[in-house]
Amino acid sequence: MLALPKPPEATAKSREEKRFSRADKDKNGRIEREEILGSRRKAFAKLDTNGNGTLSFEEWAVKSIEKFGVADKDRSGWLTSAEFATTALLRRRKSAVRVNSVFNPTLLA
Ligand SMILES: [Ca+2]
Ligand SMILES: [Ca+2]
Repeated sequence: MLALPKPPEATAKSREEKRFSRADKDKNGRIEREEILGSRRKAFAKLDTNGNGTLSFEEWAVKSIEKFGVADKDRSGWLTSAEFATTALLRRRKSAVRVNSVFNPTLLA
């Protein structure tokens, strides 16, 4: 019988080598703490809009605050049922387009 190579093992190894190489940003052959934390720091810095090194509730919840502000059309500080419905409409519209393009492409023509 032929001694066949074991592609799955080799693939798994080279995949892990690539993963290591990607994480080893300065290519010194070891993964330092900052090489692991770098992407987390970037994500944190993006939220820390005033750059003071801490996240206020407003900085941390910015997406939800923006969503509320957009929905509160009359700037009353609260949402009517009609205003609140607009926060769900976006999602429904997206899935409606997806359903139409999959099941009835003529609707998009
Ligand atoms: Ca390194
Ligand atoms: Ca801050």
